[in-house]
Amino acid sequence: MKTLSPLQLHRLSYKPALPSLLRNIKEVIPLKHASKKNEKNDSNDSALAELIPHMYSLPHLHFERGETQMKFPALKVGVILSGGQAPGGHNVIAGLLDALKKLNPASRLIGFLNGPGGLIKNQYIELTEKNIESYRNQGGFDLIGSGRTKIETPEQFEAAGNTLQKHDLDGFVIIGGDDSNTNAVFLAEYCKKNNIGTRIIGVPKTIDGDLRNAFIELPFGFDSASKIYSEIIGNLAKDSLSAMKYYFFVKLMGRSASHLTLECALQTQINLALISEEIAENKYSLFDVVQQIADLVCERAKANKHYGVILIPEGLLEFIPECQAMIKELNIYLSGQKGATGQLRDKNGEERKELLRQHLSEASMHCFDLFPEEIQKQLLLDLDPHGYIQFSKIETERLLISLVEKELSERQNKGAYAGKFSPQPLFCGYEGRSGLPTNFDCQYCYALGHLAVLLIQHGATGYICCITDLEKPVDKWGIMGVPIGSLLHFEMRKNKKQAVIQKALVDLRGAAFGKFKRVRENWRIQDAYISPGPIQFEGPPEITQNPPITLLLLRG
Ligand code: FBP
Repeated sequence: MKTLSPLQLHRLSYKPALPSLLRNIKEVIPLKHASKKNEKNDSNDSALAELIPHMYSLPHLHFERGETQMKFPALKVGVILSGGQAPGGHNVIAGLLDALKKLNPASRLIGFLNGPGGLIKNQYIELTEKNIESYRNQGGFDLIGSGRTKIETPEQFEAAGNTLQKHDLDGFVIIGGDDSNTNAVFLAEYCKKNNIGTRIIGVPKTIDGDLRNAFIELPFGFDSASKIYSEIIGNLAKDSLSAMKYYFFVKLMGRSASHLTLECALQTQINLALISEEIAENKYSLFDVVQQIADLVCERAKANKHYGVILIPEGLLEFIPECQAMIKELNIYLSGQKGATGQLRDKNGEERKELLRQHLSEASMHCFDLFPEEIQKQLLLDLDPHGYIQFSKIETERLLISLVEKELSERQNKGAYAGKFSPQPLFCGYEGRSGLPTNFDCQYCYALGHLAVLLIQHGATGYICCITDLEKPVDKWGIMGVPIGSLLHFEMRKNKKQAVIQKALVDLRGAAFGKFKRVRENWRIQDAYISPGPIQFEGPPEITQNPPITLLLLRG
């Protein structure tokens, strides 16, 4: 057994509850009267039909309780963790193993190491009760590791297919976000096309909260991460109120969507939370954003308040039109020319600008010039394997601080502002991804693991696990399988049109943002801060079983 803290040890004995339908997996059968309606994607039908002919128009799968069956064949299932960590991943694996053993004790679970790369290279360990026992209800992905390799070349598909065949796997589960689940449906298609019998199933994971749609209510990990961040933000707000001298600029993870920022704002009631989607809709410039923050500082200074807390979503820059255009041009240049990022990083500031001037438009160059040199360098880091700028490494919080400082000093010179501005930058990022999962995530993930086995057992492939009614007590959660092909659409990635699962952004017309919009004005000057405190594992349900506020609002 690994060395664990007293709390980690205590959490090992926590028994996640299951939705009533999954409690006896031996009696669950496909719904007899399920509609046979195809759930195919309306747009791009023909393009998708060509790309994934076996996967693009599968029906949704629903289940009901039937007679308990006694005999189930032993299954051999593989699993990977893919992409960024999210609290609860180990419980999906525990759920898989327990469900497999419930169906047939001779069933086996193989864990491939370090994400899709482990499948390609056939690096694996067998997962047994013994080696997963110290990972139950624990954070992190360290049992088998994770990775961001994208299975995309014919050689990679062939290698992945060979591994699946070598192990004679009945099922293979990809625990990941939008890109990993996109990988899942292409792998499912490859298997079908090549007569490989392995059924491929996806599980929705990402702290960013952006893998959701009409069926997937929330990816796992979001609840724990938002609570970990909210504890920190609540503490900072208390500090700010006590010392009355600091402005905390907190950047929050969520590379694209602002779900985490919105959730944390509702949980802590801080003075200002920028929501990227709103900034994009209003076409605010970087100048407008800086003005908004400076206005807040000035208004609060008039009330003799020289402190506060401001939340900044990680992906903000990509939603500010002129920055977006600059990032797009940079992407085209960086991904189009081999070694361009290295070349640029090696140059000094002036030489770098000279080189960029040859590739960027005047407007983008102007935008680039607004950034401090350190942040210019961060913008030039390599793209990740899925073609994203690495926003976690770009210090947007420091960028805003430096621009707001400049703006305030100009206002001071004009006599329009008198006050002290003492900013403190902070990034709430990696610490939220591997913490101990909340009871909600422990149970959600354990149920997802069971559902994945159920889907494999019923022969489904190219499906993502979907647990519904998450705002209700666990007992009443519903289950279904959603064809991943129905979630695909085309978008530009790495300068190519690609079929991917669309990231779900904050819905500005939705109930969660609507609520925030109604109350945020009161939080600007009044100090309405609340401290949610640390994650609670024991105690009354309102503090131990509480799902995210945004989920409750969106589910009415
Ligand atoms: P996933 O989409 O894979 O869940 O990862 C999301 C995330 O946590 C982002 O919020 C963050 O920008 C990114 O991962 C950081 O990636 P890396 O671990 O490669 O630094």
